[in-house]
Amino acid sequence: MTISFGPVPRKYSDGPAMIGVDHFPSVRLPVAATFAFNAGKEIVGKVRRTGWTNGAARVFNQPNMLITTAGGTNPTDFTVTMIPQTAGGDPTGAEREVKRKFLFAQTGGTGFTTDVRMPYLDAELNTNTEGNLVTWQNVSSVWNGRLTPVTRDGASNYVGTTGLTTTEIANEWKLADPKYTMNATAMLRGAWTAGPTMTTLLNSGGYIPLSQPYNTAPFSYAGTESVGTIPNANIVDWVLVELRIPVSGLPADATSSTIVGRKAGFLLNNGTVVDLDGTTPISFDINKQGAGFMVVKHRNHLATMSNSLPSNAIGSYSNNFTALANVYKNPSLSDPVVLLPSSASYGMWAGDATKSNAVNSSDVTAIKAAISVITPAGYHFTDVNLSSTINSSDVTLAKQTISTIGSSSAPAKAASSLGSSSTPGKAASSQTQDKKSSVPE
Ligand SMILES: [Ca+2]
Ligand SMILES: [Ca+2]
Repeated sequence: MTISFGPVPRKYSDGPAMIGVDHFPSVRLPVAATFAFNAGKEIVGKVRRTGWTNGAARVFNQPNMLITTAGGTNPTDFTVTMIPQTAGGDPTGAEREVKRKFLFAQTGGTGFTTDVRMPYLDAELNTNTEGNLVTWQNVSSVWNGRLTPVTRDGASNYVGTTGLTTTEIANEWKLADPKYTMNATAMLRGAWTAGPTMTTLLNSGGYIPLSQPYNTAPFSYAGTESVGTIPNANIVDWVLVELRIPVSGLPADATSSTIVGRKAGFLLNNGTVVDLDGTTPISFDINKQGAGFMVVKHRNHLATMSNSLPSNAIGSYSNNFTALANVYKNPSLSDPVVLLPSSASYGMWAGDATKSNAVNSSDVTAIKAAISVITPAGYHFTDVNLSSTINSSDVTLAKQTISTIGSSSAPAKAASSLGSSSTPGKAASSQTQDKKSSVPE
């Protein structure tokens, strides 16, 4: 038997099947039925294949809707529900996605794995870049990207993945581009003197390394970001950008275990964080979709985190960390950023020479120790004002961080001498101690 959908049919006859559209009676085909699809035609809704065995890939709604099972005990039949955009196919939620919905079900079988290839139309891509597409599964209302393994073909319009467990294949599936743009603006107190831009002395001196410097503890980021030459004269230094998506959605739960993607890039002297080309906003793959918290880290400043940033269908998150209101503050810690001198903008606290996520007397000790040995100009963690040399200015800066009240640029002693200040003396003095990052560890 042959069902033909057009004048140039493609045929297969690898087993019995039952086809049908949601809400319409299925069509049962006899064993060894032969289907045929003409180019561009596909079956909307459910296609069920009976007499299922492990082994060869089998076609469902169209030639690139393929399922293969292996291992365990194979199911006795397999059903694919595929709804394209023209039939209202819209994956659950309002995240970035190809507008095509996939559901899978089977009868029987245990412990087998499934390889799947899912087709799409160019008209369903929306803002997704075709060459980046990966498969995603909806787990407890959160979309999880399966960045690997992935196979894709932009000419034949399909994306595939392999080795899905029976639990995974039972989820709702879709296709989406995992590469998100992070529009971030941040300032470093140490690289700021009077503004309006930060110093680029490390860059002009040729001291910025060509490979990202966050590959050691406590950052322990194994990324291979590197450049042949520093691509922009306005680059201040490397920074590390993360996106965190905690299950609870609460900032206090946005610990490092909730990182869904991260990358090292460059900070320009105007505060813009850019990618390795030195000009475009940094972007990287994320493996979960949802409301997120953006984190910017610098190797000798206190890391800073955004407030909750809404999930979106356009594939970008934005945060201006130079505004106090845009930075998450742990209520039990001091302000997360500091007012920059001669400016209304805020910057990341300077002085964490020991990379301890806090600025305290240990940092002052470390900087003084570095001064005491002859150290050539270069790229040093103890150079907290990014001047390339280590001297009393670095000590002063670390001490300022410790002595500053809250986020004010005024030192503690001056503020407490005001007496009638609206800031209670006790609260003020409690903030003149060590500074600690508000970013959950
Ligand atoms: Ca420290
Ligand atoms: Ca210095």
